[in-house]
Amino acid sequence: MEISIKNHLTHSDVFADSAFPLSVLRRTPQAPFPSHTHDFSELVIVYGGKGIHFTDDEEYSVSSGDVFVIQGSRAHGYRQLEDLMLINIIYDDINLPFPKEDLLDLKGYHALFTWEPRLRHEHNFQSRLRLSHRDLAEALKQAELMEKETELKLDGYRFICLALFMQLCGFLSRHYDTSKVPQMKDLSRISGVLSFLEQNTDRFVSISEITEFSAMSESTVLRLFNKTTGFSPIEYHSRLRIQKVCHLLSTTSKTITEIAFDTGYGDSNYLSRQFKKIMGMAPRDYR
Ligand code: RM4
Ligand code: NI
Repeated sequence: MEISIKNHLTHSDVFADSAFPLSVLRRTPQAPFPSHTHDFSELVIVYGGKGIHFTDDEEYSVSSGDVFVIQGSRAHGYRQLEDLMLINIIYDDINLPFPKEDLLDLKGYHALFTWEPRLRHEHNFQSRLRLSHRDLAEALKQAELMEKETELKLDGYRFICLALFMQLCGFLSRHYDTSKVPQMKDLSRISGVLSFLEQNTDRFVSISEITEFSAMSESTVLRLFNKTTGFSPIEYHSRLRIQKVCHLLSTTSKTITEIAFDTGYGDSNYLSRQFKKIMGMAPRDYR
């Protein structure tokens, strides 16, 4: 399918089947593509050539064996390409009927799909997934089955495609988790904790709860967490909660007191003090 070049791609620009938010786009080669955002996410599997993948504030060279996720709202593009070959699996995580609960204990999943993209800048792309020849061939085989299903559209193809995508996500997540690359190993070990903190932005979480959740010793969690994010778990959690406050301030008309309740700060004065510390301004001014 030919895609017109726009800075924001919506579902109808890319999904051939409007009732199914999962599709496989092969780029042989990927053409230079200006900075753009989308309503959906992309799982990129690079299998040949090289080039520069850039975002608003960084650029990385990518080559065969690199696998990474682009979360839709993040602007990105490609330039200086030399026969960059890739398979782009585009999906809309919100509308995919994916049994997410079953993924929660798959540490590599959190790392690959959520935290590597979000910490990519801090990690300078060093914690991206890199596959060996053999594993790349296996991932491609699975992606190709999906590709064929989406082309042929035989009866039940959505069902089968979804199953294949789940299998591929599981395969890649396991590879992420068992990697020997130190940056990937650390991120994988701590990503479950990161997701736990993000799922609990409506309350305060203590360090002993974090330690218990992680099943590591307190000193290991603290060390790994700091190494991976640059912050202590409590500080990072405050930042996640303040991010949520920002979101509520800009997307709802809730009062500061209500927002303080929703994010575990309890009262508006305490919230305002914490907000000022991180954002450098009062919640009202932010709004
Ligand atoms: C482009 C490139 C982009 C993707 C679009 C759909 O060729 O791969 O990242 O968003 O296709
Ligand atoms: Ni894109």
